[in-house]
Amino acid sequence: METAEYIQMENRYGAKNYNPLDVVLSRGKGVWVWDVDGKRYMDCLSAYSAINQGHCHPKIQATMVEQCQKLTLSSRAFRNDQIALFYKEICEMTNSHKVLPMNSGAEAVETAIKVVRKWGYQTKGIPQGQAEIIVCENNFHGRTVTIVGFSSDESSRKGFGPFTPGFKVVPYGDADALEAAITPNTVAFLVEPIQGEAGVIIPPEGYLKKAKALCQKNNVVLILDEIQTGLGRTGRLLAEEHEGIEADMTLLGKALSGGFYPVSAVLSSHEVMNVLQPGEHGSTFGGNPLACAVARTAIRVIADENMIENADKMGEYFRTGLKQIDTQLIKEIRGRGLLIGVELNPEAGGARKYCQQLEGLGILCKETHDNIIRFAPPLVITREDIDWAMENIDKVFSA
Ligand code: IF1
Repeated sequence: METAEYIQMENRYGAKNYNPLDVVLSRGKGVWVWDVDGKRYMDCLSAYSAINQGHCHPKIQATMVEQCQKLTLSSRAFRNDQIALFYKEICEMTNSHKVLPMNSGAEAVETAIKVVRKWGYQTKGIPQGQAEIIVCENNFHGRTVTIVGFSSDESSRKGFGPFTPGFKVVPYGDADALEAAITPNTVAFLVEPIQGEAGVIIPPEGYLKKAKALCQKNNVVLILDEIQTGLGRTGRLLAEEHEGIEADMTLLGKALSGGFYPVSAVLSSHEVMNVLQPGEHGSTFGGNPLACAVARTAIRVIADENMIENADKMGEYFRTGLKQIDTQLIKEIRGRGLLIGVELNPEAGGARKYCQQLEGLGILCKETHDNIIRFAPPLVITREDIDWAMENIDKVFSA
């Protein structure tokens, strides 16, 4: 089939909940993907950071193939021979006590919400039905009704109510606002260490440290959503390391499987996670042997192949390259590791047309919030790859 036919068929039968670039991909390897016409592109989105390890990483692929020939799904009614090893390895790697495996990122967020609410009633002694969770303006935590209910983005929420009560929204990066919002009924503060969807927003230095201290002082669970920032993306295993703190609860997803399979996890201290009893939470696919085997290899290769250090170094190199482009179109370049945002000036007339031009030159990236382009290539990117990308990015912005 031709590109146009694929697009027409997709539009004819599919829900219109996305507005993708008109590129139809059929193959990927490392930082590269190919469309149905055989044209090659550098992937600078990495499936929203799910492909940190690069497309079709050979070791993860081998594990997937091997495991799917043995056992794919056991359900949690029975045990399987991958889950214990996955638990041990992810807990040791992230310095966590306990883990609860789910599938999508949104499910990990929902799981955390349930657990901290129960902890609030059972351990903190909050009156039934009164638990409050504080979240930030411009957050992005997923698409379920509860999660979009505390979003401040109109297009995410509008038309989908009524919503789950019990959430308070405070400005991001403002520790005083957080302090003022905490009450005796506050069970948790849920926050992204860097706001991705909001446009790669890095909070002021010391913010997370202050948030951690406020949570500790007020017996509030600090939940860091590292679904996008985690697993090497920002040049650290977890973005919390940039501020030298440890969350009470950490949410992982996306790259936890290297893009092969939906795998998410809630990592927690004993105290909070231990409130859950059999029958109170679960998932048919969560913790299945295929997911656990894939995740084990996906996290192992991040460490074994120095992807975290590479993200740190190549992120710096990428941003330095961007800063050398001679253009009036760019307002700001920001980021940590390989999570990079390029904010355009209003005169640029929106980011999408530049994404389309970059597509023409063989670079795939995605706008966020009209005027910001996000560059988040796989963590296996090399200097030579970036040199090639920069030549092309330069063509688009200095033209
Ligand atoms: C879409 C952005 C990325 C996330 C954080 C939870 C989830 C996500 C911090 C939910 C998901 C995605 C989903 C995707 C767009 C997207 C995204 F543009 F919105 F910001 F990654 F950059 N927490 N992020 O970023 O995880 O349930 O999707 O597995 O189109 O919704 P999920």
